[in-house]
Parts: sequence; C-alpha cells; structure tokens
Amino acid sequence: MADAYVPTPKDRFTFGLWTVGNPGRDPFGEPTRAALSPAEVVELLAKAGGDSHGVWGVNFHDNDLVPMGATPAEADAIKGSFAAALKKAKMRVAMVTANLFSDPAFKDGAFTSNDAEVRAFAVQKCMRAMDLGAEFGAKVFVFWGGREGVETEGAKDPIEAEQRFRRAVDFLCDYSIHRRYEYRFALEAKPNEPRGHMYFATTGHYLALIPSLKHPDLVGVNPEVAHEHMAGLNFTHAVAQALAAGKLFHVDLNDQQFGRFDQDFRFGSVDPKAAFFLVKLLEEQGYDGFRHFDAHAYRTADRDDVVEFARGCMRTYLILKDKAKRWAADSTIKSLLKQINSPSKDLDRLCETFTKSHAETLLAMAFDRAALAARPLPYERLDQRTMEILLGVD
Ligand code: GLT
Ligand code: MN
Ligand code: MN
Repeated sequence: MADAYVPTPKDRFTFGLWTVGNPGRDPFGEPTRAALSPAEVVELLAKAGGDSHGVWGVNFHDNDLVPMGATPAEADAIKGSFAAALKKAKMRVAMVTANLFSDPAFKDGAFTSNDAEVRAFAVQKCMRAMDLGAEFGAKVFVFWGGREGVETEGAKDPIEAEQRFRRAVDFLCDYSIHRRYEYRFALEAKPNEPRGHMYFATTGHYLALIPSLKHPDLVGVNPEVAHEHMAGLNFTHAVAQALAAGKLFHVDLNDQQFGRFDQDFRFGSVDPKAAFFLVKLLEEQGYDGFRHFDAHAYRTADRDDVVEFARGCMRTYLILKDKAKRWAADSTIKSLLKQINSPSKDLDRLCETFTKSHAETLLAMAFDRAALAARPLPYERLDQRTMEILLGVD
C-alpha cells in the first residue's frame, strides 16, 4: 500500500528553508543539529521527495538565503549554489518572505514600530526580499508580522498601528506593480509569541482588513494550523472563510496542541481528525495553491529523522486525502448525510431574496416547533463512522 502515498509535484508540497533547516534551538537550549546551507536543505528535501520528485519547491526568508551583512560577492555565491541545487533536484521557489522579527532593530515591530526609521527599514527590506524572490520566480509573498504587537498596551495606539501596517502593505503592493512582479501577498496571523499580544491575531482579523487596503485584489491570507490552534480556534473554519472569500493564497500546514507554547509539529501529528477535515475541505474545494509545511522536526531528531519528518508531513496529507475520498464514497456516510439534511428549494427561494411578498408569506407561516425539535440528527453515528474510516476499519 505504501505506493499509494508517494508525493508528486502535482501535490504542490513545499517546505521553507527554515523548516527542515531548523537546527533545534529553543528558548531554553542550544541547537541539537548542524546548520544546513540552503543547497543542503534542497538536497535533504530531494531525499524526502524521493524518485517522484515529490517536493514541488522551497520557500525562504530573505536572510535564510542571504544572511544580513553578506557582501555582494558572497550573496552571488550563495544564490548560485542554491540555484544549482534547485535545478539538480527539479525544485522551484514558490514563496518568499522577509524576516522582520529576528534582528534586534525590530524589537518593537517592523511596519508598526514607533520608530519611523525602523518602519522605513522594514519596507526597504521587503522590497529587497521581493527583488530576491523574483530572481527565483516566486509568485507569493508572505507577511508574518512576528514582532507587530505589544506587551504593554500603552506603548502603541492600536488604531495608529493598524494604519501603519496598512500603509506598508499598500506601498509594497504598488512596488510589486511598478516592478511587474505579479506577487500575490498572503497575510499570516498569529495571536502571541514572540510578542505578548500580536496585532491581527487571527485569519479572520486579516480577512476584515483586506477590503480596506489599496489593492485588495492582490492580498489574501496564509492561515497556519498552529496559529489558529494557539488561539483555541477551529482552523478548518478559518480556511473555509478564506476560501469562500477567494482569499486563500497560501496555507501553512503543521500541528499544535491547544493551550501550549508555539510547537510547529509535523502535519497531522496532534489532531489527525482536525487535519482530516482540513484536507477534505482543501481537496473538495479544489484549492490549487501551495501546501506549505511550516513545521519543525522534534528537537531530538537527527538529520535522518528530519528526512522522516518531511516525508511524514507529505505522507499524512496524502493518507488523509485518500480518507476523504473514502469518506465521501462510504455508503453509511452517504445515507447519514441524506438523513441529516432537510432541503426545500421552495423555502430557500423564499428566504434568499427579499421581496414584500416573500416577507408576507414568511410572516404568515406556522412552524411546528415540536416536530422540528423531534427530527433525528444521528451525529454520534456520523462521527463514529468517521472515526472508523480514519482508524482503518472498513
Ligand atoms: C516563522 C513563523 C512562521 C512564519 C514564517 C514566515 S517564519 O517561522 O513561525 O509561522 O510562517 O515569516
Ligand atoms: Mn507560518
Ligand atoms: Mn508558526
């Protein structure tokens, strides 16, 4: 059966240089693995992708590829060996982003910093990251405002902070248009970590911001499983809202226990049932964007185990995709779905469009509340059958 879950480029699986390249540092301990050069990360991913070249591509922050302070000659050498590794591995670059959180200059934010010079530096850094990404053919640019927030609310006016953020995104959209880069921008929310309180805490916050931007058509969201779970939210619902709005420009797949520190675990490893409904949604809705695994291997992993981690992310996705097909084709599920839905085209028509006569008809209707309440909804059976399909019981 193993062959059924072999990734191919059609799956559009991507990883960031910072994901499989993560050396295992955490706030309490030093790295447990050797740092990898960008070309070495590509080699590792080529191994994880196997003979079918299952990894579509690699994403990076500007400084994952070219460290801050590199000379032009150093930058050229790094870019050259990265490009050669990509070519050899038949991989591309899908998404690029700017690191606006590691450097101490961004200690109080980038676009929302209280310091106009820091804000200008952040915008300049993004322009340069867009130039760099364009050299590698990236078409998605992610904004993750890691330091956009506060610990003490008195530090910033939250309305001014929102305006600063909006102005920066508007400027960068115009820069992309000016340079004809054709980037689509994806805003990534997170409620906290590394700041005490981060602005735009959830995907829903960003979906509400987008219509107020200068170029709303160019901007969408990049929801991340772990970030919504940190806020105790249902990730599938966030993704569904983004899809319905035509705003799912990218997705960060990983896993996270509710109520814990930022974990970035292997996709599907904490809550496979939630991951199943997510994959089902993405696949059934025909999401054609990248499936980016923004996760880290356990700190205990050595390099071979990091390869297993990357394989595991893809394999779990493909297993869940297969389960979604089985779920939809399952006769018990099908008959339960029929039973739990009570459609009426006439009633839908009546309530969908307001007319005076529709309103009068509706006002005059009598509903039998007891009969409505008595209708069976066998959701226990539905969920148990779902569990059995997930657990491999046919
Ligand atoms: C960082 C963060 C991620 C973001 C990355 C993009 S960097 O690792 O935890 O969720 O997607 O800047
Ligand atoms: Mn992410
Ligand atoms: Mn994260």
